[in-house]
Amino acid sequence: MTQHVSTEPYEGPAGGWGSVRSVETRLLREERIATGNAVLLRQNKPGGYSCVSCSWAKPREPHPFEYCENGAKATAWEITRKRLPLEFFETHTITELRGWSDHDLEAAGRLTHPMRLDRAQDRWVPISWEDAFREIGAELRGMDPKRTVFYASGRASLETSYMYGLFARIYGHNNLPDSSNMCHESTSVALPQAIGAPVGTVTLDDFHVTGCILSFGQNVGTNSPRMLHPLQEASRRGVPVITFNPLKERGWERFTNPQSPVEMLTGGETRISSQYHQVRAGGDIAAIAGVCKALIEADDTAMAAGRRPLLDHAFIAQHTQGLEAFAGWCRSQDWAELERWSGLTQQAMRDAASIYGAAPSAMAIYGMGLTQHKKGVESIRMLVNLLLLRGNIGKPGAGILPVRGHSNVQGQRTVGITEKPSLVPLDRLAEQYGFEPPREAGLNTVEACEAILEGRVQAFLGLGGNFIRAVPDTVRMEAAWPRIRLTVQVATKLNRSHLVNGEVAYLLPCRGRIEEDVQASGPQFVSCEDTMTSIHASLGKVEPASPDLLSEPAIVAGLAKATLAPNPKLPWDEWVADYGRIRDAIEATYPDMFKDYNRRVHEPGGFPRPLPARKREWKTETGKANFLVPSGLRADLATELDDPEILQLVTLRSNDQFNTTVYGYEDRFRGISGTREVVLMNQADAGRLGLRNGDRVSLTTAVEGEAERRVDGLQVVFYDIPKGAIGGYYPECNPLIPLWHYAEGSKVPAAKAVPVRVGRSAAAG
Ligand SMILES: Nc1nc2c(c(=O)[nH]1)N[C@H]1C(S)=C(S)[C@@H](COP(=O)(O)OP(=O)(O)OC[C@H]3O[C@@H](n4cnc5c(=O)[nH]c(N)nc54)[C@H](O)[C@@H]3O)O[C@H]1N2
Ligand SMILES: Nc1nc2c(c(=O)[nH]1)N[C@H]1C(S)=C(S)[C@@H](COP(=O)(O)OP(=O)(O)OC[C@H]3O[C@@H](n4cnc5c(=O)[nH]c(N)nc54)[C@H](O)[C@@H]3O)O[C@H]1N2
Ligand SMILES: [Mo]
Repeated sequence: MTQHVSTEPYEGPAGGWGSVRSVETRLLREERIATGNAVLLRQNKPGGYSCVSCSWAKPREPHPFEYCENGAKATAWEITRKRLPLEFFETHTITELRGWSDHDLEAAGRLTHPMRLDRAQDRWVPISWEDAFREIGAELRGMDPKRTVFYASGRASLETSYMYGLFARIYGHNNLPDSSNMCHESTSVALPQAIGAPVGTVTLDDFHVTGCILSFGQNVGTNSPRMLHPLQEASRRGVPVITFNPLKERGWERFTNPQSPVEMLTGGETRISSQYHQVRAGGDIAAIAGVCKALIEADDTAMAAGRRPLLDHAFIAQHTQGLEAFAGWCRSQDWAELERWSGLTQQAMRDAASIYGAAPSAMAIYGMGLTQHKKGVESIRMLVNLLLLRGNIGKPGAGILPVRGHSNVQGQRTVGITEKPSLVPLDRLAEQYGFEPPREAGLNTVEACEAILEGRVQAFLGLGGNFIRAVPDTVRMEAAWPRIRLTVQVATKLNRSHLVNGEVAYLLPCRGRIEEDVQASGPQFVSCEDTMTSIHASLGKVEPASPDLLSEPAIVAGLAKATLAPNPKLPWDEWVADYGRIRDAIEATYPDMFKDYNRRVHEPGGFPRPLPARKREWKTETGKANFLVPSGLRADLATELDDPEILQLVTLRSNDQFNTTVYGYEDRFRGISGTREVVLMNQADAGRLGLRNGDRVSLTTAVEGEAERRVDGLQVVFYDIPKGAIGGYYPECNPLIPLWHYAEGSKVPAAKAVPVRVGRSAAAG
């Protein structure tokens, strides 16, 4: 697609008229202008459906329009009137479609019919559901279950996810990687060690009473825009908001609420952040260390002078372990080193400390800017250290808030989609269903990729997502993929993962969450868990894209029945006939978490999962919340401070995409339009490398002794980004990320700091 390319800085706020225009353009493009607005009124409301975009919480008392620009785009994208009829696949070969962009593939419309790969013709050809299930079941029955992988992207409901995990375990493996392995797995590793909970502790109510908000590496205006409402409200109350982000992300700067007529007409905007610190990419451990050092030393001074202390010593004594070692480590840090690795001045770190130190309560919000680094796990533990110093966990207005990605990614983990058997009540499953569950650890995403590269995987099932495009080292992965015997993808729209196939391949189209789902017992709803651990119902009402689609629970049941030996304890058909029965089964497996599930799921705002850390009960090995000393100040490998030729590539999402789904080429808040083939660069770095704005460059991964990893033809855009870092878009830059470049402890690909060299482009331009 040829587009007008422009890279002028954007002067407006997040939200505002730009956001309204964007929603209407999108509904128009998907030919849904009349019905679209009516559908959107049911988004994130009791009795309505949960947005298919992000996992932000649904308030008990929703706003009249409880949706945002990007949620509306996601809805328009799913309920589009565009279809991929079977004729489409008669006229387009797979080889031809591989030349299409991510945007064009998905924009072509909804998948409408189950298909099987015809290798000789190089096409997808129709197949009946019965035949598809029978053939896939026969293949799987002939394989070693341990050599198969069942991937899940985080959108499928709790009901579907429970069935999928059960299917894998009864078949015989724990190879259940999830998009979470590329996302907040660093959280799931760090938080249990620190506070004995795998998820965040903040609730929406905390926003109303908090005294201070800290934010690290999360792009609210694009990725969780509904969070701007509580942020705006807090900011108006005078709550300080301190942001650490290498990029000046507009959502953290200022916001005009598109749902407020007064603001829209008067051009009123709310300033969100009161301090904005452009930390180095990977500089957070050093930055937080500086803030902690300032706080601890001020506390030392106050205590010595008999003044009011800055640390919450009563909380620390009663609830934590390890302060002495941590405080000693902080005191011993040298300001020059902290400045060097954080990229911030001592004064900036002191400023943050003095505001934080004066606040009666504080919460810390974070996203991929922390999790996707070599030391992502340590970065998160460091943030917990900062909170613990002032007792900021387990009291109103305080807590840790990882902002999860996919709308049910957290819930999938809750009901058993995990490669870690220790997180699943295997004994209870064994009893409930009369089988011997596999006890050894399964493969996570990176390990699944390694196994595929080594030719050890015989089958790959994808429950949603776009695995081959989302993972690191995409060029190497695509080359290895055809060695897999069987690949099965369950999807709503065509993407690259459907064009790089195993020897035998199936593409199974499903209904989306916004669509009506009528089964034998009547219309069904499903449920999801949001980022604040609330579980709520989601009822779809839009007519399904095609009569030949099945629901996700029906597809999982179809695959399971065709693969597993009959077992009267596994009523797959009854489950599909009435999803309430699946919820009963979930409640039987997780009685504490899902008590009275079928009733409570309708509570406005959802029902919360019990979380001991919220009550200051610490399910850690020490029985306390743990201060944990980091191994050093750097979150990453080689940087330009080691070698001036090496820059840190931060892979970013634009405001016009949902992960690998590219809605369009308009990254409005960053002022980049018409192209995604860019590299955002500090002018000083460009000058040093002899580059001008608009020059074409290539990036190569700065790793010696391995085959070259290269992305070519990117346009240099001068940008307000710290020296030493450059920005590029995900997934276009994924060929540059070595598979082994991941966070220690969680194996989340370190996509926010890939060491690269910049060269002149081989492509014309
Ligand atoms: N519209 C839309 N919504 C989405 C998604 C989407 O693609 N589109 N994706 C969903 C998913 S799955 C997820 S996981 C979330 C992702 O949402 P985010 O967690 O916001 O992830 P990213 O967009 O990757 O942006 C990470 C932010 O971290 C900053 N950053 C990079 N490196 C560093 C660093 O070293 N330190 C600090 N402090 N900051 C850094 C970047 O500048 C950027 O602002 O959003 C979800 N919601
Ligand atoms: N370089 C780099 N790489 C990254 C990241 C990064 O920041 N930088 N982020 C990582 C993160 S946080 C994540 S979560 C992963 C995302 O990885 P994935 O979750 O695997 O990818 P998505 O792009 O979200 O998947 C999009 C596809 O999902 C399918 N789909 C949409 N709705 C439905 C549905 O209702 N049911 C089914 N069955 N299918 C549906 C559509 O076919 C669509 O094409 O990528 C990771 N990769
Ligand atoms: Mo994610």
